[in-house]
Amino acid sequence: QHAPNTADNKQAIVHLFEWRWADIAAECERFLGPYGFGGVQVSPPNENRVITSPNRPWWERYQPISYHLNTRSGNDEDFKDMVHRCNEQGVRIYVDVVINHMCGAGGSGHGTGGSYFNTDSLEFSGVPFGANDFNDCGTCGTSDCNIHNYGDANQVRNCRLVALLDLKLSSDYVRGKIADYLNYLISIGVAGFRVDAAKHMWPGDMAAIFGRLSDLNTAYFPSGSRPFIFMEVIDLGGEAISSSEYTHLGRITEFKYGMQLGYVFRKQNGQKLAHLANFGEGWGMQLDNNALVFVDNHDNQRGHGAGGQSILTFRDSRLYKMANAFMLAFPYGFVRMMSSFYWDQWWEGGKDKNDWIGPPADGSGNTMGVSINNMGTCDNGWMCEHRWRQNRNMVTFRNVAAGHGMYNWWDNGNNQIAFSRGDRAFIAINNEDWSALDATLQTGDDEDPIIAIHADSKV
Ligand code: ARE
Ligand code: CA
Repeated sequence: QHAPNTADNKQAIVHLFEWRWADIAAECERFLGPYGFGGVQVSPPNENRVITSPNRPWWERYQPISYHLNTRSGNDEDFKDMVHRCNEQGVRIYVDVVINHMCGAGGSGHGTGGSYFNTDSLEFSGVPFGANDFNDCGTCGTSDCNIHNYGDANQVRNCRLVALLDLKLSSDYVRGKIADYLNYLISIGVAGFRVDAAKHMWPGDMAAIFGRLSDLNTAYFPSGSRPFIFMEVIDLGGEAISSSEYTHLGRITEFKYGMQLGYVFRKQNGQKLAHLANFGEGWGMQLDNNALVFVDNHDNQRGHGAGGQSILTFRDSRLYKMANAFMLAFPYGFVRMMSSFYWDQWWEGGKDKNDWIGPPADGSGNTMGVSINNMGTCDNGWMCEHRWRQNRNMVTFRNVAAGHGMYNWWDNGNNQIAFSRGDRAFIAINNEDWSALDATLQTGDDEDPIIAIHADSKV
């Protein structure tokens, strides 16, 4: 379904990428609850392949070995404790579920929870899955079983995404195992799911799985509540599969949003802030109620996924704060903020060779805890963009403005804009290089005072 199941109609969630469950529980209590965050997208909680070359990349968590809750973020007990403590603070948990595939082809071993797997015999003993539970090369139709052509919908859905063993979701048994996993998470008290690689699954198979899901746990949600579903479908146009094929099942991740916002704030492609008045549907994006929006995500902040060079991240901190402020102020889509860890880039031939680096870890590969300094920001390599004062305050703005449309749009024809949200909130943004913003503007409805604004320009 499309509604996020937040408490008190809260309007934004944050992706605490690679955080440990114990740290997320503490963050719900000391920060997210008090500052009105609606929920957290957590990294995949199920057992994954241990990758040692390169050494423990972040992306090993996208290679499932079983559905036992045992990863570098914590075990089953830690996960349950987090879900309970966050819900007690009115902060929901949304799980990143990787159900299109298991791990990459090649080799055998044991996962983060100790389960045995063999990618030649296609044995995953912790589920269990075996050879019959995967799409074979015949159904896929390419010589090496991998996806080569995004213009061919059958290939995209039945072949292997970057050599990841592709589950046979048409099978009743496979659907049952996945539904059991999701229902287990629901029984613990999660509010919904970010569905990884949804473009690589047939909408009908996904509908069959979602149809088997239980209602949410009544310890935290009204009876009859259905899980919030948002699906990772990258649709920038020009491919065989469009995001509209999925919107009857829930929201889709609107990748055009962050890409275009990047162009606008960077002033590339002839873009400027004045063009944002009809951002969203007016720019060929999904309907408001079908969209999950974000400035950057864990892929495109490091050159994976889609969006390319225009994507703004914590490295462009000033533009990033402005883009986040616009996203949180503007009434379109359900908002997800990114919260990252730092890594040193190593550019060679236009590519960051360090794009694989995993979360801050000790010498044995254990993920480090998040420590909070006396400025209220994070240490140990955790960026905590959600704690930046401007970002955090704009979450309050969005909550206060909820249900009120955009009014009193003003722009200078270039890179200064302002608008109000009914009589609840007002924002002015100046992204000019040199000129200050000096204007007399309507800040609310007709009875509200008109105020004079002076905002310095960027330089
Ligand atoms: C890793 C290695 C590979 C290796 C594989 C298997 O990097 O070289 O073959 O393991 O051994 C993440 C990483 C991958 C990583 C994978 C598994 O990004 O590098 O592979 O984990 O460890 C497409 C998909 C989209 C996907 C992006 C990344 O459509 O669903 O690629 N995004 C999700 C997650 C990722 C994750 C996976 C899926 C896999 O968010 O974090 O991968 O679970 C165009 C198309 C897009 C396409 C994009 C990039 O824009 O329109 O559809 O996205 O190009 O190819
Ligand atoms: Ca598939």
